[in-house]
Amino acid sequence: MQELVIAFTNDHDDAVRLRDMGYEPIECAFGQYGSVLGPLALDHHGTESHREGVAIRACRDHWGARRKDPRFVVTGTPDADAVLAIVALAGLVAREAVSANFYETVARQDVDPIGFDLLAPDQPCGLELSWFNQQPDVRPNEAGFRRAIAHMVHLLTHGLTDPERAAVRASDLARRKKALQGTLGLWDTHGRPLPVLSDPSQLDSPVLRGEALNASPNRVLLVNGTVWGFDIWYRMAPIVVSFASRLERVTVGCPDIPTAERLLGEGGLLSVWPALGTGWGGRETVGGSPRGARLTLEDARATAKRLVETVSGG
Ligand SMILES: [Mn+2]
Repeated sequence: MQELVIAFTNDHDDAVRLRDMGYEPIECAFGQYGSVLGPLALDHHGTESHREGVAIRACRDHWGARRKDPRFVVTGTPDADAVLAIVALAGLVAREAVSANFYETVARQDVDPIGFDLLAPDQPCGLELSWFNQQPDVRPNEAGFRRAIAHMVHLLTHGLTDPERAAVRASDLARRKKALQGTLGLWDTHGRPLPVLSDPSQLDSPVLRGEALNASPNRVLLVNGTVWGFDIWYRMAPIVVSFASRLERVTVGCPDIPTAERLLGEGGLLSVWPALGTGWGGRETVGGSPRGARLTLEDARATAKRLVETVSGG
């Protein structure tokens, strides 16, 4: 087998240079600079968002296409979508090891990580994907990609034991509980405070978008986030202000663009960033405090208050 080559870069021009040398770019989207695409066009961000996820196309349409020349250029976090695409293109496991259920679950979770419960009893391959997502040592660099690829190969080759499945489930349930415990404030459509319920029944309510949003007065939630919990928090409010105490950073998010635009007008959060201060920024649905700035919980409270005023017309 040819040796796998993974080139990690945060630089658009570097990705272009590697692509021109014959590396296949996997999810090489560089924000405003756009996407770097190879012959297989394996990205689905920004201007390429009309395309399906990369793993689903790699597994279904291009299995083993880079077996003889497994050179890849990557950026960002080694998520399941990018990693499974590399495994498929390089043919690192037997083709039968990857079911359509698995790559379809990866694709769906990649595009809509909220409102999609991997632990639901009727969700095929949900625990397997959760296990991959729970691996702690996968950072945005070459070593992280290599570790993530090794985890994926292990998962596809050996599956999970019953104790592993139980541990995956317990770990995610603990994360959800922690996410609930971090909730600090909730305001309604008129800017009035609502009681914050942190009982587990919240976990069963729908994400507040579309029809569910019409039926709920909840608008802004403030949380002290010690874990990633947007899949939980968006069930309590469609605008979430999360203070990450470890990173001293404030993140503001909405579940999707239609919801963000309904609540905040055209461009969603894009119209809010300038009002939050110099250096605040992000996309229509998610962003936050300036890189490098150290914020406090009081700053997060002020941010939540500003958003409450915005949605209540105050
Ligand atoms: Mn993806």
